[in-house]
This record gives sequence, C-alpha cells and structure tokens, in this order.
Amino acid sequence: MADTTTWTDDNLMSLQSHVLAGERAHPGATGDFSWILSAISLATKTIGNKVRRARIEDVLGELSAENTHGERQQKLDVIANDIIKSCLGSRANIGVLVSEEDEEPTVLRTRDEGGRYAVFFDPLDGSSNIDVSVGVGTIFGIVRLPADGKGGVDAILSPDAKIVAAGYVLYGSSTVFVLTTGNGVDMFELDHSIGSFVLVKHGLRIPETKKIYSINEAYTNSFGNGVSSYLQWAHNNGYSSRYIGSMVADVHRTLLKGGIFIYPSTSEQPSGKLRLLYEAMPMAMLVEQAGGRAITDTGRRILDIPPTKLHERTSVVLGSSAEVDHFERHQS
Ligand code: FDP
Repeated sequence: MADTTTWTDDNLMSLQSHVLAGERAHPGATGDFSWILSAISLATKTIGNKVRRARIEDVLGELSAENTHGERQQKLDVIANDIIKSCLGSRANIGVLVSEEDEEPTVLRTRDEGGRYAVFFDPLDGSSNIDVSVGVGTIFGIVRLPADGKGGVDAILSPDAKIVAAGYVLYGSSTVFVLTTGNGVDMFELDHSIGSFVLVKHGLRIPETKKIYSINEAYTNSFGNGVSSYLQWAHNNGYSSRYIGSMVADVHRTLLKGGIFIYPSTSEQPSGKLRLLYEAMPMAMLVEQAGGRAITDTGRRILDIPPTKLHERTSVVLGSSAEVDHFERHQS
C-alpha cells in the first residue's frame, strides 16, 4: 500500500493550532478538544521536564505505597498522576478522570454540571524503566459520556460511552505526542527551544507488514499453544525480536516501523497484564486509525470490548495488519 504519510518540514504548526484548525473545519464544534488537549499538552510537558531532570531532582526510586494493582509505585508515578490531575481538574467539560494510579475515579462534575467527557490515563507507563533512562510515556483516552446519563462512574462503563480521541506522549530520546481524534493519526515533537509540540507527521500510516515481533519471551513457558505456535512460525520465517518493556515505546516503534506487539494472557495472568481502559483501548484506536489492527489473543477487536470495571486487564495483540493476521492464523 502506498505511504500516504505527509512529512511536514516546511510549515510550522503547533499541536494547539492543529487542533483548533481541526475544530474550525467542523461547523458547530464546541472547542472541547482544544480545551482538554491543551491541558494534556501542559501536563505532559511538565512530566517530560521531571523525567529529563530525574537524577537532578529527587524523583527517582520506589515509594513504600502500592498502586491499585498491588504494584510498588515509583515516585515519578505519583508526581505524574498529580500533575495530570491538577492540569485537567479545572477543565469545565471533564466529568471524570480515571487513572491507573487511583483505585477510584475522580468525579469532577456531573453531566448536568457540564461534565461531557471522561479522560482515562496511565500517567507514566513503563515506569520500572525510569531508573535506567529508558523511554517511558503517558497514555490517554478521551471518552464522550452518554448525553442522557447522570455522569459519574456508571456513565464510564455504559455501552454508550464512546472513545473519541486517544494518544500518548513518549519521553524518549525526543519527546513525541501522537494523537488521533478519529480522523487519522498525527505526530508532534516537542521543540524545547519554543516549548511547543510541533507537527512533524500528518496522516501517519503503520507499515502493512514487517518481520518484527515484540513480546516478553521470558514468559514462553506460560504462553498458550496459539502464541507458542505463532512464535515457532516467526522463528522459522526470519523475524527479528524487539522488546523494550515500556508499552508506549514498543507501540511507538511498531507504529513507525511496523511489526507486531503482543502482551498475551499467561498462566500467571490469565486475563493479560495491560489495562483495557487506559492502555489497550487508546493504543488500539491509534493503531487502527493508522491502518493497523488491535485484537486480544482470542481474536476479539479491542475496541469492541465493553468494559465492565475500571481497572480491567486484557491481552493485547496489535500492529501491522498483515502481522496481526499471521498471529491470528495460529490461534485455533
Ligand atoms: P511497567 O510494568 O514497567 O509499568 O503496563 C505496564 C508495563 O510496564 C508496560 O509498559 C509494559 O509493556 C509491560 O508492563 C511490561 O511488562 P513485563 O515486564 O511483564 O514484560
């Protein structure tokens, strides 16, 4: 398939002007997205700054507290969570915030009080990599809440709640913001000299195929037969392996270079490890919007899974469409 990606190296367009331009193209748009995205942009620039100063400020290391999943929190997990909540909390159109780090959602306002959206986020994904300066990131999904409901927690899990935008910010060798509002995928890079995310790729498309798989192969003995059979086939067919262990970084490479990212269910984690609402769904939306596929290891489209609880886990298989097809062929 032809690469329709447009490299934007002549016109300078900030994230904010790009979102405003998108809204102007839709008569009747309320400006909701620019309002929410400007808060996410501010929050992620602030988190990025903390990540970059990790050894200069006292932000590294574990806390004694555990998060809602029983995992030991890193100091930066908590700092990033607070930053996002303080940036998003004042946005009048947000009803609910759901964070990986908080057991309960933060209900800001009801639907009647103007809370039209919920924002789901993993403030600092891959945080076990922070101490060794490996890329980490923030993942988010924006969900429009049903118009007739009261808002709050029930609204988030309602079948009428619809994910309308998703993205991530990777704090890697550069800081990139990858975004979809349901109309393709755009990529912005933080220009530190002007403090803005600047558009660098418009209409990003994932390569249709690439012989790279990304999975934690140390868990081989606890994979199901389908995953093992796929890996055996990949070994016999000249595949390379790449696994960073930060979902944002692994998915970012997959989006740009192609291949497949797999976090399957294992005997220890029968439902998978990654979280549906604020990891799997946003990444699935991005990958699909870029022309790829995102399914569970039993072949269910991730965006078709109705969430039943806030911190639900799922298996994740996503990437180039031909590569996900190969994986699917081995599951029976
Ligand atoms: P982490 O535990 O470091 O926060 O969702 C969490 C996550 O990282 C993902 O970013 C990453 O893809 C995965 O877990 C890594 O898990 P394994 O160490 O089990 O491979």
